[in-house]
Amino acid sequence: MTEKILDILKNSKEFISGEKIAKSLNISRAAVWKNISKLKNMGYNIISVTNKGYLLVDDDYIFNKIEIEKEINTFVLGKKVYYFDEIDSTNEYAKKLINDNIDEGTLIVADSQNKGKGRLDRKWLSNKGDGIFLSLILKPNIELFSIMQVTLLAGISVCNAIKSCTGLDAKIKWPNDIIIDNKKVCGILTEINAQIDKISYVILGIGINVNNSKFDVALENKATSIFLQINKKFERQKIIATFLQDFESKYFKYIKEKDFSLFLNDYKELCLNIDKDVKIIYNKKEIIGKVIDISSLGEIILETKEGILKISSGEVSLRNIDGSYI
Ligand code: BT5
Repeated sequence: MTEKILDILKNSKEFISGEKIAKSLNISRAAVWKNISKLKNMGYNIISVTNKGYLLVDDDYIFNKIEIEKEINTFVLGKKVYYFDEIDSTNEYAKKLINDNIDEGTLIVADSQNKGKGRLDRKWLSNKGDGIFLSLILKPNIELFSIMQVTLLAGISVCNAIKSCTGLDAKIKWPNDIIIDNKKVCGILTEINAQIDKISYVILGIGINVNNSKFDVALENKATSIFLQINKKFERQKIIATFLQDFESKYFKYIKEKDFSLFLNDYKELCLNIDKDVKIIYNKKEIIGKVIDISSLGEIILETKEGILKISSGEVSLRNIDGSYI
């Protein structure tokens, strides 16, 4: 009912009376009032004037479960949404949700995280109102090694979603940092729950900096946001929905064909590292080389003094030749 009332308010440019809303939905005026209070508590700016009724103003950028679900236009991914104003980490919540009955594509979204995490226990800055913090629960029937390829596909879809919603050219630093203007705009953390030979669940955690107007000193040289790039705020739910739609088609095609090479050209076009000199930290050892290609399995192919090396993402940290991470 709350959603129906919200729809009526969104479609009404003028004040609409409680009586009219009540009649059109066949509910009491008290029920209308109760739901309007609920919407106000959710952050909607609804003006109430005696004898005139209700008017919704400035509902741009409101981010909540209703707004997210309204945008999602997929078949499987994001059909079930858990939303939190604040949570420790959407990936940690996803882990708690996992059981035999969990639907593939279950989506967890938060407006802020107080323990947002990156890889290797690093922290992910997750301020309220600024970013997208989501985890998607997947149940792909693929080998353990291939899980990296699902993450690479997600990177392509994040770039596509950013391009389509904002016009910005986001690129990928192999394997899956999303970069604009030489700074990180998105990070992806994939966690798995696997038995020896079979992946049971994948938690695809994605953080995108959308409306951040600044970063603290520790991050200002390596992080950016969509807002900082074009000085315009965006509705995060639209980016989430565009990502899900793009990723859904890629993911299910991939699961069916089990062949990353179908997406290799897309990935290579977005990848910043090809033809660049890089430093790889591998087993605490530094290897310097030139990236000559990405393999059909998604590995990086390095030309080094010792010869050609193929390296998969699980094994390494990739740096620029000067040691910088981005
Ligand atoms: C990542 O780790 O890039 C993966 C980030 C995944 C975050 C999502 S949010 C939803 C889900 N729930 C979670 O708890 N996590 C996932 P890594 O490559 O380790 O990068 C971490 C490093 O990036 C940090 O050490 C900082 O240097 C930098 N960093 C931290 N917050 C950042 C931000 N908001 N934007 C850009 N860089 C950031």
